[in-house]
Amino acid sequence: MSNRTFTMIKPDAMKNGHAGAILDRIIKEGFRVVSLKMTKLSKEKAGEFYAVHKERPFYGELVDFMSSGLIIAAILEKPDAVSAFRTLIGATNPAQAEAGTIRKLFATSIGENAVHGSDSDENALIEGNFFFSALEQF
Ligand code: FUP
Repeated sequence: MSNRTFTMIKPDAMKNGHAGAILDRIIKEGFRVVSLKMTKLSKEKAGEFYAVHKERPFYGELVDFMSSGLIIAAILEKPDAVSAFRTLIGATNPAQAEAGTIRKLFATSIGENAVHGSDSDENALIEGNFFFSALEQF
């Protein structure tokens, strides 16, 4: 069990003005911000980030959506961070997310679901390093 996870506030939540509320909630839930930046993924970079989903039918749409606007990327720290953060964001499909979770509150659909959260310690490390150099991880 590692104490770090990686998140992105996705283009839908950025465009809908939810970034501040989402960051506030994350911090109030006790996550420490290790790294934080606003950026925009190129199609190529979005494709690389989601390469694990390459064969899935929604891959093209996912890459188009994730490169469609600004995002905020962050590394977060808390005991058992991956699991704690996935509980906080709720199910991939907001229709199935628990009341009070970030996706229930702020997501619009399974594709445009407001936030990303790493699904394992191994991926949290890979994904955090995709966006942040060692010098940017505090
Ligand atoms: P999650 O771990 O909850 O972010 O979900 P997945 O890794 O299964 O999916 C990654 C992203 O692919 C989701 F955030 C949105 C997109 N997706 C779809 O668009 N349709 C699907 O049926 C499943 C996922």
